[in-house]
Amino acid sequence: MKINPQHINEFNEKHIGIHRHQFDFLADTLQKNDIDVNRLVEKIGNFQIAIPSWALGTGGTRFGRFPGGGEPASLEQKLEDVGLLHALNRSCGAISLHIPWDVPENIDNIKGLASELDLKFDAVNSNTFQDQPGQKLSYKFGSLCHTDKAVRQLAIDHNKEVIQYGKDLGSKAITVWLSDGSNFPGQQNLRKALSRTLDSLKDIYSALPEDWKMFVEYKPFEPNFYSTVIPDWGTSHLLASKLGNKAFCLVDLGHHLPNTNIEQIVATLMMEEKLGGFHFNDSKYSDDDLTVGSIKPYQLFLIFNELVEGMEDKFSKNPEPAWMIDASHNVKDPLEDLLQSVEAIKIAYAQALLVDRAAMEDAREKNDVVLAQEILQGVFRTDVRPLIMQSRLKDHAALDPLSFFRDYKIREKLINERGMDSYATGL
Ligand code: LRH
Ligand code: MN
Repeated sequence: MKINPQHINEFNEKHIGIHRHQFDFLADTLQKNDIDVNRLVEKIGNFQIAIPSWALGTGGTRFGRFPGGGEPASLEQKLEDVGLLHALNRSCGAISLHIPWDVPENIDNIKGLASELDLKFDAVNSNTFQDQPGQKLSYKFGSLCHTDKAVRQLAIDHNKEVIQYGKDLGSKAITVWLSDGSNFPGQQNLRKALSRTLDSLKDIYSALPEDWKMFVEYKPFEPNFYSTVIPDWGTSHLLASKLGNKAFCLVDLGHHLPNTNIEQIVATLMMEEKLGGFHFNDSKYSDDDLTVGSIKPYQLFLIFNELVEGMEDKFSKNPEPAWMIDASHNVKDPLEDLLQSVEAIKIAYAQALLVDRAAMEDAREKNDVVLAQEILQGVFRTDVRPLIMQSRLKDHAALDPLSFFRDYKIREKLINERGMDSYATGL
């Protein structure tokens, strides 16, 4: 379904009054601090976040899945849903495909529909953590690290096939996440597993077009619960460094052991110019894939604080990271959940842009710990939502996408169109 731009204008008309009041008040305060509000609003508007093709339906766990109806049952319908989100917030201008969950059967049709919806293709994702129907060799005991060369070759060929789909669609990166590992001490030769994985990645890397990137995603555990071949940023960095300057590390926020200082990992990977991208989500315990900013919004702000410092300070020639969401919706409407996640990311980014870096650095150099914290938390306690609403208004999006989604009964319309039992591939 397409959103009628006229409906967005009517909706914004109803909400413009309160917005103007809040925006003018904040803009006035910021201008008094010599902040270029128009530049800020423009930067916020230009910040685009890719939506995962595998998170447009209802997620679940081994204990149960509670579908909500109207799910996209084809890649075309998934593109329509991302296009719908993008029409509401003009902030989701890209989709990240997962192969073979979302094989683009007719490339030209898919590219045509994507450009109609003003969508680009962000990183494509390979999948060697599941056996496909009729697959002769199994990934049960791993893929790129497998003891059997034939299984490693099967996984290498799959990744090269994914790169080819990406090239055909106009994507410029592949994300490799490996569930490879072991469940019991002694089960795996840990060094052989890592060196075989490196050799396999080298083979895949050799198939990368000149202007492509490879993102090496790390994760400490699940589905293996004793060892994972690529468990942490250090191993991902080791592999990306040995592979070459087209290989980078991918930071999935849920892939860290409790209390890990993720913002420090981000600062270090930027200093190393090996920060390739993010899978944004939030978590209380492990890879919970919850709504971004729903559990640890301060950590998200601190991560963006390091990102903006790195991007503005020029101490790093790290390329612009890929901004992607990776979430799973067990109890929320998938599209409402994604709208909330995009909003949380924009809030953290906008707040990080407000940090007075000169005052911050001066306080740090003087070891004025209290002042440094006050500067940071002063910004974190600033309600920047009027800036984000202004950027949407400027981009002809809905001032409040979530309220628009509900007021115009989008889910109900999708259920009427697709039925209660339409099923989306993915997690
Ligand atoms: C692994 C992961 C990875 C995807 C998968 C859907 O937990 O984060 O990024 O391939 O989720
Ligand atoms: Mn991920």
